[in-house]
Amino acid sequence: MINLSINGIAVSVEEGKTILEAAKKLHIHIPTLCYHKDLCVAGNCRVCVVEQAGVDRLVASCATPVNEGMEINTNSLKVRNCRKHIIELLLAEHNEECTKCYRNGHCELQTIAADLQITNQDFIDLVPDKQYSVDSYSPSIEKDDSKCIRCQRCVRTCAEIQSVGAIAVAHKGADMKISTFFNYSLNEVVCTNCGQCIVHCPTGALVEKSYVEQVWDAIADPEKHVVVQTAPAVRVGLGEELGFEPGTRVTSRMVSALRRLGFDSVLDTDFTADLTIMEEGTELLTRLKGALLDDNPEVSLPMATSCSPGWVKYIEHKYPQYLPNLSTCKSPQQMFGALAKTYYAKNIDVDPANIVSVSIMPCTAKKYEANRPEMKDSGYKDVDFVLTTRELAVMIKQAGIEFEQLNEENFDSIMGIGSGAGIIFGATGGVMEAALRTAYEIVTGREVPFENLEIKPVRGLAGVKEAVVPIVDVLPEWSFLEGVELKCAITNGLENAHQLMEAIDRGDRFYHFIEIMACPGGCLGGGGQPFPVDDEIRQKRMDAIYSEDLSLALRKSHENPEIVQIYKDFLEKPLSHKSHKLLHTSYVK
Ligand code: HC1
Repeated sequence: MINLSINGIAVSVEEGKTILEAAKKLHIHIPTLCYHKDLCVAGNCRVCVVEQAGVDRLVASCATPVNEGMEINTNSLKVRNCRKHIIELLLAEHNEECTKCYRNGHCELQTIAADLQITNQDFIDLVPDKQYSVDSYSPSIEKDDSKCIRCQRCVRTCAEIQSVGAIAVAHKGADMKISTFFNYSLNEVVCTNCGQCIVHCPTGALVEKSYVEQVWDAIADPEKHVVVQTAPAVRVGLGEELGFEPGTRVTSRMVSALRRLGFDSVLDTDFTADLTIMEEGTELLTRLKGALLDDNPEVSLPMATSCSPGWVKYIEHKYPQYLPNLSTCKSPQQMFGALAKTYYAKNIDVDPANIVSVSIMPCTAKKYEANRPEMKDSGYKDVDFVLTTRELAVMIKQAGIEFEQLNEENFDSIMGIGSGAGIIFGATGGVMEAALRTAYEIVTGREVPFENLEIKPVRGLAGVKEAVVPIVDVLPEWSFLEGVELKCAITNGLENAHQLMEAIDRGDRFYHFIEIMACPGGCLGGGGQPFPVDDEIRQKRMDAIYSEDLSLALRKSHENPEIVQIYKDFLEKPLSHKSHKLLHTSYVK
């Protein structure tokens, strides 16, 4: 352990820790901007400077490791003045129209300026003409350079966490800016729309493209029947935007709020998550049969999940040779959209032309996915508008709904029942676990051999997880699977996906089934979830998802009565002609 003192208080921390981390242990807050727990240290904003005894210049606490006997002052006049000047300089070139900014009240620069009581401006305003240009061509993300403080958190996120590199530093000195290849729109470069840059940006320089006004207009239109679906991870994130602790489950209050907002049908993406398991599980078994029994060289293994649109865009850009490995299943969001304007419209006797299909997602890439040209199998645009968890919170606040006072209500039927297997889709490993709960039972007639249906090897925040499930004592029709050890891998975050794909490509690893989610922690850590985020918060959301699963009597997709009913009344069977038309797709480079 290393012993030092901060503001005269003795503290011991492990070797290798920084001054910032040591101060945190003493509950001393040091402001930061370029620092983020998820990212490598940059030390470029200098807001976290502190005084170190015996050292002339101020040091960046985020980038300075502790030393034995160090004496640190985090609150001297010199430190306070320096921080103040740094913030004043940033504000001098910053778009200060805070009340018009989406991040108003959630902006780290604004918070530090308020904490430091920066009430006058000593530096000249460097952007007097207020002519700001915003890149708003992407269906998911808007980039506004006038709000950028060049901390490069987005650049590090895109490179380190996502291995994408769609945004980078351009030019030098005063001209330095965060840009794209040839300054093209985010819509035209390799951006996967994941929105991790948004949740790591300290200001409003990167935000989601908002469709809140369009949704209000649809709700106000008496001709329209507005159907809303809510993704599994929204219910464990929304509370954070509305004053609850991370990890609070707000499912039934959320349903109640959606009704009060005026949605005509309040339904659940978990229903189509269950449907995905039926379709994708059957597809996996069909592929295994082709490979193991028929020895068909055309069968592509491992089969990869396709419900994360950021991952789909990544594989399209970076590993197009593996596109045949993607499951042909659409994501639950898109399956829902296709069914909302066919099966559901018929059931409630509404002209599908008058249905407006809205989805609430923890994900910004879902906005992109809904706008993909092929997503029109219902004969209409399957999903009209996608809002993030944050945008739903905006609507709840705009409507003056006191969320904590709401009654707890249930989703409407039909397409409103989801099993615990559907809910766990929101956590990394959840799709795999849900698929195994069903596929194992179909093949053996028995439940998966894991206590309480909890397949622990696929759970948790680790970047790459592996599981081997031995299949024994199978039912006669599945005899080709007898004794097979089903090899599975799960990754979250695209850098981890990159590592996995490279290992597969080199032939170092073989799997039958892989689950890849674009965002750290899976959808619960999506680019549309509340700020701030780090692994501690992701873990709390994850715990909430698994506790919701445990709280339900219905925990397997194939036992969902509404799933049984839709196959009986409409789809006939998994991979039927109708399923293929509405629920499956293909992707191209
Ligand atoms: Fe997800 Fe999915 S789990 S992709 O993470 O398969 O966004 O929550 O809705 O579609 O169900 C996201 C979450 C979500 C889909 C489902």
